[in-house]
Amino acid sequence: MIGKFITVEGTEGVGKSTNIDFIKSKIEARGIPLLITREPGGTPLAEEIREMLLQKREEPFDAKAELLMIFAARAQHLNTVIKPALARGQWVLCDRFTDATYAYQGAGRGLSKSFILELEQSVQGDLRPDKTFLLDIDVQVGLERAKARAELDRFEEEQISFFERVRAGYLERVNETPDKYAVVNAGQPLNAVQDDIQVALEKLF
Ligand code: Z5A
Repeated sequence: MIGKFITVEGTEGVGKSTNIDFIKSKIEARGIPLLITREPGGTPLAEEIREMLLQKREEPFDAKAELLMIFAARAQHLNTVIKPALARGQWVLCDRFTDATYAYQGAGRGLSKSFILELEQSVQGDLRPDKTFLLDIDVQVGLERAKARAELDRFEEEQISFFERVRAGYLERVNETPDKYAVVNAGQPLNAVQDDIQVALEKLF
């Protein structure tokens, strides 16, 4: 792979979309060709799976079914969009990726890490992000931001304890391989968040 693969992660309302726009402007200012995408989603088929995942429904959603649908979308996205872009030399900036699966389906829903790892290896092979920006925030503050912005989806309707587990799941990933992450305190004013992102980004150029 020639391009760099960068992902942005965090719990609800942490400011991923806001800061992806900022990261985009900094990468493009360097003249680097960039593809911006998201998970679940990023292709027409994977976006259909995303809609199924986010839609509120009466039928209880089985956690393993959720996990397998996320990896089905990921396989489609990786093989038809992400890998070809990296091979062309584009950088890829992705709103969430497999860290979210460890955090939401693993820590949040309680599915085993070894099962997720098996799927990760099978779907991704050796491909892992070059750098992951983890925007970290007090869960309650993030949820308030998310609530003020739009109607809540199926995930956002979870209890606060779920999001506390998700946050802890992300931080556990960082503890395992700290060099892969840039952890940014997303509870700061936006200009301070973006100063911190800029420092980490400079190291990638
Ligand atoms: N999911 C999963 O379970 N497993 C997986 O493997 C994957 C995903 C890949 C959809 O993700 C769901 O998929 C997600 C987990 C699950 N759960 N949910 N929900 P998503 O990324 O599309 O959904 P999201 O987390 O809700 O992201 P979002 O809606 O795009 O929010 P955001 O990008 O983090 O926030 P934002 O829109 O940039 O900012 C929120 C508000 O805060 C907005 O009004 C901003 O102006 C404001 N903001 C931002 N920064 C600041 C600062 N610093 N100060 C004050 N206000 C701020």
